[in-house]
Amino acid sequence: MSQPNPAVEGGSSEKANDTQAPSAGCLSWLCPSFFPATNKKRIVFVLGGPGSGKGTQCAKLVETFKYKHLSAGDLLRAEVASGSATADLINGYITEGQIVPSEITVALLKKAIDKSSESVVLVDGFPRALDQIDEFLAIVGYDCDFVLFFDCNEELLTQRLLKRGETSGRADDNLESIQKRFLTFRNQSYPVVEKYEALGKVKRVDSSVGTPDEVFAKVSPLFS
Ligand code: UP5
Ligand code: MG
Repeated sequence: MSQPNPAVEGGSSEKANDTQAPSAGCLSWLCPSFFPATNKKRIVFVLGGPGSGKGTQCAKLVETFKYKHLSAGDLLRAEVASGSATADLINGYITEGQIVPSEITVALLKKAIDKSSESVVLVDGFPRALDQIDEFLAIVGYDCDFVLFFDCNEELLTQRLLKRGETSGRADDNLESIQKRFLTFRNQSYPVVEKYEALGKVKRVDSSVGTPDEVFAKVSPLFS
């Protein structure tokens, strides 16, 4: 991906438009296609099995390219930690390796995307099921630029997650939850990758070989 031109991507020209036609924003709910969403970001969905390196590689992309990183899982865990009205419900889904209802996750993502000043946003660990694509399109209003997919076998993922579980404190880094997460990934999340693959929008990286830096050497060129 080439670096976005701030004059085009949510930069000065869009802002100039906003100020010249304030009524368009007010009426956008009437006719969203005539009054397109303003402040549009370039979205990259970062997908892969549990422990495939999504978070690790996103951190490196942030360091290198100054993108915004939004982990759907982290947003949900923060919601649990906040003790909000949905905390117990969310925690139950996470521990069972199941997918939290889309409207909760998409609302958290939408809020965070709107708040971010960066024009490129890495959405890590979402969408995890086909219906979440529709929910995202309905609420956020536009699709991803492409999907970055990390491919890694379950045996290695299990080793990495159990190792991380020694210190992570995550409710789902135990063997029972890990196996449930794999099942959900195979049955519900992988179809998302297949759907975007059919659209020619998937960039696939083998994350089973090499150190995080060696994997990043394969990831980084996909963004330049
Ligand atoms: N590691 C990474 N790369 C390595 C390498 N090349 N060599 C050796 N070790 C490597 O990495 C995992 C571990 O592997 C780390 O210890 C790392 O150092 C090491 P990490 O980068 O953390 O992998 P990641 O893919 O981010 O793993 P994570 O566990 O976060 O993936 P999940 O997809 O399982 O977790 P997430 O946080 O996205 O979701 C958790 C739960 O939230 C879901 O199961 C679900 O219940 C819920 N959820 C939803 O319901 N909806 C959503 O939209 C999102 C989440
Ligand atoms: Mg993660």
